[in-house]
Order: sequence, then C-alpha cells, then structure tokens
Amino acid sequence: MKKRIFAGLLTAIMAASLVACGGSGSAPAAGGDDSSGGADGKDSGEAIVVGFAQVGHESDWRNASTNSVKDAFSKDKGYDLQFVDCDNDSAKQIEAVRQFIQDDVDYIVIDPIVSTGWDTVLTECDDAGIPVIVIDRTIEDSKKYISWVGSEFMNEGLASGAWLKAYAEAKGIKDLNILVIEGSNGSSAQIGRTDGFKKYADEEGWTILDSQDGDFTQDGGQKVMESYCKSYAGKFNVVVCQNDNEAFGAMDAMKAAGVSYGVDKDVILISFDACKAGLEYVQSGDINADFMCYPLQGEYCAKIIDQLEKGEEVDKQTFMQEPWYVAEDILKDITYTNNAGEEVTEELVQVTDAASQASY
Ligand code: GZL
Repeated sequence: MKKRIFAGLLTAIMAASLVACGGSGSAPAAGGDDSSGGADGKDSGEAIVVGFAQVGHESDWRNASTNSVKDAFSKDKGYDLQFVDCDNDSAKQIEAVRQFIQDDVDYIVIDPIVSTGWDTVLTECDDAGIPVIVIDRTIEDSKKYISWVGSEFMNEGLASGAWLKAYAEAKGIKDLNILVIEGSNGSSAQIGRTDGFKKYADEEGWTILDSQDGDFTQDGGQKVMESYCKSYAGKFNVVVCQNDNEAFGAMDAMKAAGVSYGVDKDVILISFDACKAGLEYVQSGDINADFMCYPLQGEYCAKIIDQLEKGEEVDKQTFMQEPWYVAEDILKDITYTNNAGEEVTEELVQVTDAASQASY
C-alpha cells in the first residue's frame, strides 16, 4: 500500500483556519510542501483504503452518520472502507486506530467518543504517514489531524439558551426551573451544549436543579427522567435533553409520571439533533424546540480525501449549517452572540411538515 504522506510532514503543515461550510482558508496539502502538493497518489484502479472508527450506534443521529460515511466510501466509488463500531468505548476506539496503522490504510477517519487522550495515537498515525480526518466531535488535546468536519457545539448550547430566554419572555414565564439530561460525558457535544446553555442560565438567573448523563440514548434519557420525576416532582418546568433519543425516553418517563410536556403544558421540552422523529414531535407540539446537529458528513470527508489525492489544499475546519426548529410561530428570529463573539441572527423554522423538513 503506497503511503501518500511523508512521516511527520503532517505536523509541519498544520495550519488552523476557521472555515464555515464552503469557506476559504486552508492548510497546505499533505504529501509535499505547500507549493507542490505532490501526493504519491495511487496506481489507477487501486481502491483507496479508509479506516473509520465510529463512536457507536447509540442514536438515530449516529446511524445517519454511519450510513453517510458508508455511502461516501462505497466500493463502487473506488474505496475499501474498514468500518469499526467502537460501541461508545474509548479504549476500543484507540485500539481500532492502532489496527488501522498496522493494516497500513491510506486514510483514517475518527469520530472521537471523547475529546481528550488522543495525542499519543495521533502521533503514531503521523509517524506512520497516515493522514487523519476527524468528523463530528472534536479532539482537544492534539492538532495532529489534517482536517475536521463537524458542529460548533458551544453554539448549539448558546442557541438553546438564547431561544429559551426569548420564548419565556414571549410566554410571560418568569421562573425557569430546569432539568438537564446531558449527552455522553466528556464528548465535545456534551461539553459544548452544557457550557453554552449554562452561560445563559447563569446570566439570566435560571435555576438548573440537576444535570445528569443520559449517554445520548433513549434508555438513558428515560432512566434519568424517571429519577428526576421522583426527586423533583412539581418543581421543574423545563427539561433540556442533549439529543432526540434522550428526549424520546424522557417523554415516556414524564408520561408515566403524569407530567405533561410541550406547547402550553407543564414542562417546556428542548432537544438537539432534529432527526425526523424528533421533528415529528416538534410538529405535534410535544417538543417545543429542537436544535439541528447535522450528521451527513461522509460527503465532506470524501471531498477532503479527493483533494488530498490530487495534492490540493484542504480546509482545517468545516462547520455544518444547523437550523433551529420550533413548534410555534410566536417568534420569527433570534439574535445572539455566538462562541466567536459575533452577533448572529437566526431565523426560526416552524415545523409544519416534518417529513419534508427533516434532513435525515
Ligand atoms: C453530535 C453527536 C451526538 C449527537 C447524538 O455531533 O456526536 O452523538 O447529538 C449522538 O445523537 O449520539
């Protein structure tokens, strides 16, 4: 298997450039200096071998992400995809990456379960001359990857806080007593959504009664909500679930406990991901707001590999565009300050036909 990138060169060509989808700014191409590009390239007809270490299979979002990568790296498109479902196990994910190095794949794609503990194995990838592309979640303790495609999770958290502030004001709800069901602890999605929302809670004086890990699963959401319904009966009027599958479980638990949720009910219900089933609940008024997290990143990843194969420059970061979906039309748009300190106005999308409005 030909190696396209000289060992250690990746470190030399890292350049952080912030890119919104389709933006400009980029790191020079791997496989040569930033003038020539110069990837070795593969003999024509040989499949490009891509090792993909996926988080697991915990949610509708995850399944959409997996299918998107499998579609992008199919055999008929000239790829040999080595797929490993790491079952939400960080040690297994590191092991999978080491196996890809041993198998001498051409590229490694990682969706990191957690955001730290990566520098050692990414150095091993770099030393082996195998370019690493990170998708979805972020790696915080190493920059030894050539490109990242995903979401600004802090902005997702800020979005949910900005929306709740405007919604409560529009509805004349003064005291917000909030329960949060977090995503998998240590994932950048959980960290960003938690910190972004908490920024608003602190600024607005909202009370967060509790915030526990639901692991991004329906079962996790149900179990945490069952416990909340016992511990905080009659004391809460907002539930924030950090993904739709947790929200589905939380709805089951609240229904069983006789707690109503949704538009003009006991509890305002907020969710993230905006998968089709989630938007159906927004349309029915059971979920008040659902903040999109876009999972179909396979094509972006394939474009990066195509550019590398041609010795072209690649963007260091690519952010997904992510609408805010709501059940009611009482608010048209919301202006907030995002994680980059920019004042941004976001149009709200009222869900009137989930089937046609859902991206996945
Ligand atoms: C976020 C992604 C999260 C989703 C969950 O980008 O990593 O993991 O929000 C998924 O649904 O399980």
